[in-house]
Amino acid sequence: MLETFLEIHPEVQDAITNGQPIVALESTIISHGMPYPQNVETARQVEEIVRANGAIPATIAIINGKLKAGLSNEDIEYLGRKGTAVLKASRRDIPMIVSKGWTGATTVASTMIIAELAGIHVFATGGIGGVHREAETTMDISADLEELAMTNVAVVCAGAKSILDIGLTLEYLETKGVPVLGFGTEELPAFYTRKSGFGVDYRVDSADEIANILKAKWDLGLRGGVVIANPIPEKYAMDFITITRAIESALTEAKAKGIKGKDSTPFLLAKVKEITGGNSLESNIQLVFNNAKLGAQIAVELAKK
Ligand code: PSU
Ligand code: MN
Repeated sequence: MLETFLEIHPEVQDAITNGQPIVALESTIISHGMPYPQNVETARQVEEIVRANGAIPATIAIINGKLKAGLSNEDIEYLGRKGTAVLKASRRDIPMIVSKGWTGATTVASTMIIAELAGIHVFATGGIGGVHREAETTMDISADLEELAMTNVAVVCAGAKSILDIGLTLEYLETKGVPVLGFGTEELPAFYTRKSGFGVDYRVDSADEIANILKAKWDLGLRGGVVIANPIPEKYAMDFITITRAIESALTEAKAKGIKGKDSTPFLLAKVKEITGGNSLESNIQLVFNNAKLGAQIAVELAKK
């Protein structure tokens, strides 16, 4: 039954069968998160980094109605070239895209769903969605948070961007019972910067420690994900004031233009990039590399448990 919907790449299937480490990777970051051709180059390099650290990469998307765990180079090139013309597929979009045979790039939420269906429990990306600023009136809260509440996949990210209300995002995760771990830090990183002013739940210092936490959670039947917040490497971190100003001005423009719903996050990301020139793109790429490496290390440790 599941086979009619899910297509696992042979290399990924082999790794699943043999209990080898696998890292899931999302595709909205390719289509909506970065410009072409850097998006395609980054997606390929991320796969290489996962391999170099001992795991098999499984980039996830919906291609012609099939949920795919593991994409071909052509699939990645297609998603990258099409960019925001590709459907951004979150949980609610999956039934439509699948039944119509359409193609969609998967967000954190839908990548988690497909990863779990395939039997993959570690996922590396850049940033997660969260509670948006002014969510008390817009109710704009990413489906990523609900997914983290119910789907057994650990998500390695660089914390939460300040396009979001970081404090409310942490409150939401607490309510939903999602542990937020800081890798080598007590403070939640804010994507482009290593600091946010908000604490994590627990600091962790090794991939082995993280794998033990994941195993304990899931062996106990405590469903849901774990957020592993990995700070951007110091040398690629952005100046706090520069990035704060860029985000403020992106938020003002989004409000003036009435940008809402699923267009909000891609709009804000693109604006921040436009305002800060190439610097934020380079930071974004480097933090994804950093997360891919940690994701692979965690997958390697988890496979030994
Ligand atoms: N944050 C980023 N880069 C991204 C995204 C978020 O720094 O590319 C993408 C991810 O795919 C995430 C999605 O799951 O945006 C969240 O969108 P929304 O807020 O509409 O749920
Ligand atoms: Mn939203």
